[in-house]
Amino acid sequence: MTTYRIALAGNPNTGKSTLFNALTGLRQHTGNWAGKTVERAEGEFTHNGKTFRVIDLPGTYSLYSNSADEEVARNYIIFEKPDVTIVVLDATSLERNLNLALQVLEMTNRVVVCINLMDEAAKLGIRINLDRISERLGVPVAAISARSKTGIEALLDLVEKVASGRIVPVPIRVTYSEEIEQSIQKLEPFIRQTLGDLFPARWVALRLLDGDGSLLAALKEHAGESAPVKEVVNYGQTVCH
Ligand SMILES: Nc1nc2c(ncn2[C@@H]2O[C@H](COP(=O)(O)OP(=O)(O)OP(=O)(O)O)[C@@H](O)[C@H]2O)c(=O)[nH]1
Ligand SMILES: [Mg+2]
Repeated sequence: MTTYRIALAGNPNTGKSTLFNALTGLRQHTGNWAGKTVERAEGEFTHNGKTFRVIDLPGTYSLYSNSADEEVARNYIIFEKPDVTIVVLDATSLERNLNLALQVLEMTNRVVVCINLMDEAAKLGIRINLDRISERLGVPVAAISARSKTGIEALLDLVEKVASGRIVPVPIRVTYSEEIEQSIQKLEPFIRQTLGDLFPARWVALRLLDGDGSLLAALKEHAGESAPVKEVVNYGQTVCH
């Protein structure tokens, strides 16, 4: 029987661990990420007769290389390629939270956006048009209150559909300045030719343009003897300075 792998990503304090606990109950264990002092929580649950293994990623404001937390979250999404990444957002500060959602959407299309703390939003009189957000982002959106375990079933139905390929999200693409878009256009074909669909080419191009040395190091470590990855890393080092 297949076990789907799910990651929970999101800004700090958006209720990821509350959701994680609601999903897994006692079927969880914690430890540290290899080589890091960042806590790693992993657990299991079933839904509609399917088994899901879920990782509670550290809360981060971005997925670049600013901290060990960000590297852990980024590396998991890029290298471990979960079947679905649930991006947990705080309903009371959606605008700020959506920044991370957009970053995840550049890394993978297998995303479900989960708007949590709906109870708090209701108290503040905030109303959220879920259909519109889903339409604009190009991915399914569910609304929950993790603390009171409201909305979890509907969330899991969407997660299962994305995991099984019955829903194939088509995320919006952020368009950058003319100059950046031109540089991406130059880099992307090389990355795609070299890496195939091992990693999202546009995202790798953006990271190279960003001079993200830590990503290059992670790619190198991950690649082992992979010649194509080494080629991109070498190329990247000439672009990044
Ligand atoms: N009112 C309300 N509070 C919630 C809800 N979900 C989580 N919380 C509270 O929000 C706080 C943060 O929740 P956590 O689950 O620790 O958040 P987190 O995203 O894991 O935080 P980090 O691990 O620091 O990134 C806790 O006090 C939770 O009880 C919810 O649906 N409604
Ligand atoms: Mg947490």
